[in-house]
Amino acid sequence: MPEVEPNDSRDTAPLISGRQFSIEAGSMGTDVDCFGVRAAAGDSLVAYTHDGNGACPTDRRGPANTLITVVDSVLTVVAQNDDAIGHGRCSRIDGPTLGTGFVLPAAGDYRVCVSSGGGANIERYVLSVLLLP
Ligand SMILES: [Ca+2]
Ligand SMILES: [Ca+2]
Repeated sequence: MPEVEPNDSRDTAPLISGRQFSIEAGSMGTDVDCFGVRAAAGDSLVAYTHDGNGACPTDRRGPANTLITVVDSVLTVVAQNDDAIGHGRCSRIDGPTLGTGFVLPAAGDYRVCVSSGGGANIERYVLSVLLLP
């Protein structure tokens, strides 16, 4: 599904229903894209940026460089990743074992925010989010 602007605010970005989604978005320079998720107690989060085909996006300006920041309902940063190992300059929030997920500290609403690492334009990327029980 495509993103809907404005989605820049860490505390007012709309909640996305469901526990698994992929969003296609474009980030322009200092733009930030935030997507809300509602976690139950004990949930783990997997969130990563990619091009939709298993790679990190490359556009006419070169390789995309994303930064994922996860904040809780009072905007405390609970997780952040710039460059995921083995995934170029794309980002991934996950557990120590790939696919197990980052254990969220409590039940509640979180925002997964994507920004440009370094401020360069990113024409298009896909954010995939998965909540695991
Ligand atoms: Ca935005
Ligand atoms: Ca990055």
